[in-house]
Amino acid sequence: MPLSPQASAPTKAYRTCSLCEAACGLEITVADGVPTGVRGDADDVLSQGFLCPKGASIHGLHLDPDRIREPLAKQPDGSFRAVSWEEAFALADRLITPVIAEHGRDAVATYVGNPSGHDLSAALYHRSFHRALGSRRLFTVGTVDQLPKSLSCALMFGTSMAVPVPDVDRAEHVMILGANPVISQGSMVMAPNLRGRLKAVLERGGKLVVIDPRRTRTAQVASEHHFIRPGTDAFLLAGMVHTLLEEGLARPGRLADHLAGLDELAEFAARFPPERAAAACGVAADEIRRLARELAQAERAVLYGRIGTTTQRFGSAASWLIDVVNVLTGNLDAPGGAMFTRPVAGGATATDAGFGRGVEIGRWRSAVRGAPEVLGELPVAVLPEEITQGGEDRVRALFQFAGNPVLSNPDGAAVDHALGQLDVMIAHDFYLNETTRHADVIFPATSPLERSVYPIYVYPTAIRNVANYSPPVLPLSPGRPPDWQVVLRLAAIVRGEGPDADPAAIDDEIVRRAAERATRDPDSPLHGRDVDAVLDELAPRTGPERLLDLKLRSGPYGTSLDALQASPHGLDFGALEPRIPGILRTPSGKIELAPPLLVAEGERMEAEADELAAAATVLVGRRELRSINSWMHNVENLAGGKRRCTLIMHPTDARAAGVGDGDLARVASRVGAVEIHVELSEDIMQGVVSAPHGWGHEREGTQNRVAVRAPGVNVNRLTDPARLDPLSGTAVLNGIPVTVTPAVA
Ligand SMILES: Nc1nc2c(c(=O)[nH]1)N[C@H]1C(S)=C(S)[C@@H](COP(=O)(O)OP(=O)(O)OC[C@H]3O[C@@H](n4cnc5c(=O)[nH]c(N)nc54)[C@H](O)[C@@H]3O)O[C@H]1N2
Ligand SMILES: Nc1nc2c(c(=O)[nH]1)N[C@H]1C(S)=C(S)[C@@H](COP(=O)(O)OP(=O)(O)OC[C@H]3O[C@@H](n4cnc5c(=O)[nH]c(N)nc54)[C@H](O)[C@@H]3O)O[C@H]1N2
Ligand code: SF4
Ligand SMILES: [Mo]
Repeated sequence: MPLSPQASAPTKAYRTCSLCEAACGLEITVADGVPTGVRGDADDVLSQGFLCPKGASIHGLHLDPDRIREPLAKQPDGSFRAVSWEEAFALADRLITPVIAEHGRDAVATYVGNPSGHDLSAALYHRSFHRALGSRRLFTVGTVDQLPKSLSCALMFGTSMAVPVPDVDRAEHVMILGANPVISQGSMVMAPNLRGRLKAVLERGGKLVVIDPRRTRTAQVASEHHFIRPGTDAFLLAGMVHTLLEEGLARPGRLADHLAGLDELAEFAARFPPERAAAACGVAADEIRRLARELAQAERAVLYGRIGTTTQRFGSAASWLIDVVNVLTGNLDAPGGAMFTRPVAGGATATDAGFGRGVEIGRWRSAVRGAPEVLGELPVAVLPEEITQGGEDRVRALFQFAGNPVLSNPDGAAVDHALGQLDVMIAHDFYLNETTRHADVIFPATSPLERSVYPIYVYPTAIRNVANYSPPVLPLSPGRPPDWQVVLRLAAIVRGEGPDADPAAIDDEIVRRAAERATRDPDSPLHGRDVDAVLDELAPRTGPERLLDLKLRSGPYGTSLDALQASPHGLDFGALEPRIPGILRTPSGKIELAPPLLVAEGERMEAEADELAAAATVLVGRRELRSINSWMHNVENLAGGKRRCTLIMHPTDARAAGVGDGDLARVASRVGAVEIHVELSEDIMQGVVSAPHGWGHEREGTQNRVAVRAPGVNVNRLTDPARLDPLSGTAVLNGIPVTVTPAVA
């Protein structure tokens, strides 16, 4: 068939996948302005051609007819009407300005969800938005995710950004707690094809140990797997620390001069001999000793923990003890151990200050239960009560950026109800879903192919010092503002400048402030330069590109956006190198091995050990290859197939509960109940059941025609907002006491 005269040859674009933390390089084929296919970019600096089914379907997200492309305004009858951008901003101004005027800035809250962490505009401008809002009510997905780790790192190393990364490519012994990277592709570590990298450890004669209440896909490739009772990792780790100290195996090596708190740590560990730890966690005492000895004896070993160790009862303590074990075994800050990245775009950990101010927590509290602020935010678990029970101090309005708290936060039914009680809700998202249906105005985010990508939040945990910038694959349709302009126009509105303020003027202010900081910083390559001259060099770029260029130029390698644009597969600035003491930001200039707040958790561990052991059945979470949290469920390519939202249960437990494979079971907790299909498996520990979160798309008033067909329930109807890791305010999502009975048909 002859080609039509307009048809042009397909072109290829290279870009970093923004769906998860692996940040793989993609090669996207575009024909006549339409993305037609995705492959792994074989030349990508880190992923070298690897990709997963989600990345391979990223164009399906772009093409999804249900994705919102125009602003939507809620009608009196609850339905939505498409409106112009000008109308949408005018409406947002009309709704929000009186709330601020009458009730003050704290009456307005912000919720920032996970995809913000993968988006350059969000990373660079959300902070400006929240500063402009001037409210103490900031809620982020961190308190259903990594905040315990951020906090333990802040207390030990002085900044929440100093998160040690498993240097898997050089390790010969890797121990993983509460993570399933074969499916999740790794988190708080950017290591595309982590499965391949872990297999390479085994192929070079090394060892992989997995500790998880379920024999996961990662456990299946491991040399060794141990079941653990959910919520008890801190006990296991305390028992390991006890062993290392008691048997004289603690050899911190060159870190010895940089440690504070060894005596206090020893006092803490003395309370948890392996026998005591074993009684709580279910791993035998001899095994605990052996796990500790093997880590100490291996030449290059690393302990890594993720969501199963953070979103649980002792999340902060477990996160702390993981790094304590890495220190004591001589593996922190050593090749093949747990190392620190030196991010190309600078940031809190780029320079070698060697000391700092550390962190302070509890600077303010939530209105209803008095939950303390941690690292600038309040626990998402308190958001519903802050809306419905805060009286005069209640949250009356909410800005929601890229989050789906109805499906992702504890007690989803309460979240759903509370969002319905708000006076005003403004959303920035590209779906009309369980959460955004509550909004008065929805501003559509651009599709992932219509924007540039530089995963600035992910790079600080990359396993090499790499950088890759991708320009938009496709242009925005005429008249559509890019995301950064939407965020800054909302910032202008909350600053009281009205709906028509020029976002470019705010952007100029932001970049000038950033340039002033960079020219004042003695460690910056721009130190001492004239601010106006620096700004001239950044022209004519604006928006995220200009800010990124500034960060690259003032960053530790003094590179530039031009240099990155000339290298579409990315640039590699080398393997991770030892950073201690330079990376430390503690007032003492030492690694704090025994921060008092964390040591005090020992008492709570002792007090709650019996209660932990008493629960007959507890629920844990899991992830699945074709999902990303609550979304990507509306992409046709990824939908269908075997039922995915099931309750995995041990056959012995199922028999006792009177349910069989494929049966519908009723699962109930203190806060709610769901009916879910049972999937029998010998690969789960007895007394534990597992179900994925992010499902249950059947609500009215949404517009996700593919997702609603997928059977599933919102397991967060079972998670309990009263249960937090109290130090970090992070919700306990793993280890929820439940009962399982046959569903009444
Ligand atoms: N029970 C249980 N609950 C959990 C977890 C668990 O393991 N168990 N895991 C928790 C974890 S780790 C996380 S990260 C959270 C996730 O929690 P959230 O971040 O609250 O929710 P997501 O499901 O990621 O929803 C993301 C939303 O952003 C929209 N979106 C996607 N991309 C963009 C974009 O580029 N811009 C904008 N503006 N919007 C976008 C999507 O349409 C969707 O509405 O869930 C948590 N909840
Ligand atoms: N395909 C896919 N990839 C994803 C996501 C997704 O939804 N789908 N989500 C992304 C996000 S936002 C994140 S944060 C990451 C998370 O990445 P991971 O941390 O790797 O997440 P999971 O696969 O949920 O693995 C958590 C494991 O912890 C176990 N576990 C539960 N409770 C405990 C406990 O008390 N102790 C121990 N030791 N283990 C426990 C669970 O059985 C489970 O196997 O994944 C990211 N990648
Ligand atoms: S592993 Fe993550 S970054 Fe890589 S293609 Fe899949 S979703 Fe994208
Ligand atoms: Mo997450």
